Amino acid sequence: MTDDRGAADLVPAVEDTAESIASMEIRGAATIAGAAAEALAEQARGTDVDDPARFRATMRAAARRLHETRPTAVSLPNALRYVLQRMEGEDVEALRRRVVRASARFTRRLGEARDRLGEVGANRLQDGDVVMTHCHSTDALACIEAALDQGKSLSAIVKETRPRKQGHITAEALRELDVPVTLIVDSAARRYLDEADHVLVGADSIAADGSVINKIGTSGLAVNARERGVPIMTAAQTIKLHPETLTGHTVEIETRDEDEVIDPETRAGIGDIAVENPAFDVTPPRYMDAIVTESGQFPPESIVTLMRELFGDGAQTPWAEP
Ligand code: RUB
Repeated sequence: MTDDRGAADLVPAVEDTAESIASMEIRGAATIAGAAAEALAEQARGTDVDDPARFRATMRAAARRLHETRPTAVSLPNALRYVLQRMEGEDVEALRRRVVRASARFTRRLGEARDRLGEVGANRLQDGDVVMTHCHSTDALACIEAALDQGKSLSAIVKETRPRKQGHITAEALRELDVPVTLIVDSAARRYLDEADHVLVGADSIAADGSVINKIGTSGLAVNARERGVPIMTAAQTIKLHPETLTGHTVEIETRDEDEVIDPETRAGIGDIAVENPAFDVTPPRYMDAIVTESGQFPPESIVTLMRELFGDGAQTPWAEP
């Protein structure tokens, strides 16, 4: 059985999800992971192949298609791993059942982890705090939501987050929670850190040395927060821990279209310039006060102990060709 045949058996839902992730209609590390797990379940439910080996090949092909969409959020391969490692059985019906069940369990655990880490992160926030945010992170928002549930009153300074302006999504979500919001451009962050009590960000990946890989601009914000004496935490459930960094691999930083930075017409008017658009950056562990997970909070340098517990010494790639 070749992988080409596996690819030919893909159901439309897998292609739709892959395209939505690549175009960022589905975005944010946790949301991408949930969508990928659900797409695998759709593949299992929708395929009409009747041979177990061929079923396994189509599942691997689906995982590969989803995997190639965006490279930085490790929650995506972690979701694919979670589901495919549980694909066991002698016949197609058994394999299908296991995939659908694993996908549902993964999605349920995403929600539970988010709620649990929210409570941990909320304990770091005080009544009356002004929280500065960057990008849009569901894990970071869970901390604010839990603090509000604890009866604390918070307000927020929300960084716009060029070039895709995910700060607008955060601002809207915070207003739905009745949190007063001040929106600022990214360049104003250092000025407004004087008015912030806490900086709260999410993560796409966390490396074994405690480095936090998150939306471009996070590292500069963290350095400025340290200089200003404002504590900064990363809210990241454990699917954001990057198993391959345990064996020395680095995290690939996605580079996106230059048109996200400047429209072609304006660019042509300026003249011959280079434009670069890295989507993420790496914050060294010394600039981050805490990583908050559903298993508790960690100083970044000690996250490796949790990673060893969860992954052993590395990662498998069950979507690879046998
Ligand atoms: C999103 C981003 C978020 C993390 C965490 O980048 O950097 O901070 O993904 O999000 P993009 P969550 O918009 O390019 O996907 O906490 O929701 O997983």
